[in-house]
Amino acid sequence: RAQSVSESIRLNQVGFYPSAPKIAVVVGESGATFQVATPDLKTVVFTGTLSNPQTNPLSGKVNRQANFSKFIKPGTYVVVVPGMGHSYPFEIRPNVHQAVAAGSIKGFYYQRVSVDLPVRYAGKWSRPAGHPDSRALVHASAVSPGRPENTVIASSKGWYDAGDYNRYIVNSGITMGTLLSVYEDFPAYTTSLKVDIPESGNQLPDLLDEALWNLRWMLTMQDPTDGGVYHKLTNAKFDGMIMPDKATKDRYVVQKSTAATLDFAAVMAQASRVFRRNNRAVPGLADSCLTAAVKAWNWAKQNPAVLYEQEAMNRQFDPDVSTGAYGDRNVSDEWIWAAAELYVTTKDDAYYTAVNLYPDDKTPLPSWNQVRTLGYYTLARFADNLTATGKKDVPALKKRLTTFADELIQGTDQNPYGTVMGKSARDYIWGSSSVAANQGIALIQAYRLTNDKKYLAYALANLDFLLGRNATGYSFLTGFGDKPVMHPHHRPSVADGVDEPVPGLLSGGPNGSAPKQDKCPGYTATSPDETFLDNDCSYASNEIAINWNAPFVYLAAAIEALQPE
Ligand code: 9MR
Repeated sequence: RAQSVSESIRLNQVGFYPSAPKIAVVVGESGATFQVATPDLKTVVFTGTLSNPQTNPLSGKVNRQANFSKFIKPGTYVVVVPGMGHSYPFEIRPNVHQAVAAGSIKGFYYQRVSVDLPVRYAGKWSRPAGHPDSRALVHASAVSPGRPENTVIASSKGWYDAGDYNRYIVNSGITMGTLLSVYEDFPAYTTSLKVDIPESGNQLPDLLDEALWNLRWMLTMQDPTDGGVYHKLTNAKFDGMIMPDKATKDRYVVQKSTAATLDFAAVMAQASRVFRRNNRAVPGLADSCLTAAVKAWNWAKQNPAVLYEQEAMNRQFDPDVSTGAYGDRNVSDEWIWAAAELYVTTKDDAYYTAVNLYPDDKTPLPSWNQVRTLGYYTLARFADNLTATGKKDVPALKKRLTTFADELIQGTDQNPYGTVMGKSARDYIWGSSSVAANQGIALIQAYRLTNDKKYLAYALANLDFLLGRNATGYSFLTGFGDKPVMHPHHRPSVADGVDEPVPGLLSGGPNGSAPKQDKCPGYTATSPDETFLDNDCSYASNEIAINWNAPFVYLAAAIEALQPE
């Protein structure tokens, strides 16, 4: 009897590099052997022994690993577990993640605000422009001497944050920092990466063209009166599940915050470096970015801890705003990130010494509310070009980043999936996919500092996690893999009448608290690694967001740039 696809065999559904590690995870009872075979199952090309059974501490399920790293011949194959079935087909070849690297950048193109997406670039996901935002209103919380309440400002372009249609500077900040770092860490590879967007073929790498779409919007979010940056551009309330061009409610820029202003300063300082290297393509932009960064920094110095507290704001000002808050309560890390970026760009010691850059020995994993480590990555990236003031800390900084990576790796062997991601139940938070991707980035940073290939192998394992080697069996990147998520909480994907969701977008991923957060009916999982629902009502496990896509882009691009050959 022909064997069929078994959902219990979990692997990277896109594929593997010929000489890199190749692991599938087999969930449940099985015999001791496995095979790699052609998709028609007629030719067995490799026979191996499954690892000893290991109990998943989160779900209690028994897993075994099928390690076929020794099989290196390019082609399309399946993993067969006799009596159980076979995996989805996958490829073994060089450049096997090229398409996901380009596709996840293209995902940002589909998030573009204020512009038509024509068939030429968007295919069946073509749609008319939404949210021109040429007439956004200054909310009562955001007035300044130059801009009284209801002043009309133009604030077009940018990317929709996520499944909703608002734009938040804090989240744009980490997203841009991550994408610009892809370019700074891998300039040659990034320049070679073709994405097929309207600007393709101009003098800028496609990734920078895409980032520029959002940078232009960010620049409009700075109040020229004082240099402060609005926290977000938003509706008062979330839109329904409608297409962008049908969503025409009033839009507001609301309250300036220190977090938004410092994130903006960091991004503009980094953008200034990046576009200085491309000055001929965008004359003057590097200078404008640096001017904006310094103005923002100076506003923050005058306003060092203005938090965004939505409820308090709503008690004071009308109309009430109930969209995403990104309400960070601690801005010490935003200070560190902005100081590091401004210091590296200007070489002015005053930025380095303005802030206690190393307040403790922690290296927190980056997330929208924790950006300290982005500053460390930047200082390490430019370690050879710092002034003496910064240089004296470089050895300790490098040690810190490699120690961080070592801590991530520690205990991974106890995780039956063999990934850094998920070795702790705490990884399964809202947007856990970005935890996996950001862990991957931390490992890549350690690889760049040490050339030790083990870091690269663990980073690749987290990419495997995101593309199918996980306890849900899904590939979390829409449009890629044999079992990708199909119903993300993403308004265009729900409302466009196209069966497939918009491609190249990273689902948030398993989140132990999702059932009580989004109350979407249908969760059955009892362990956090399985708590995921491919349903558009599951916004706490299956939304998409730019700050999750960006580290995916970094990880996929870095792995492609460094692929083992
Ligand atoms: O990513 C954010 C997550 O860390 C928070 O727990 C969650 C609830 O506040 O909000 C997430 O961000 C959402 C934002 O507020 C609005 N746009 C969609 C974002 C992704 O769900």
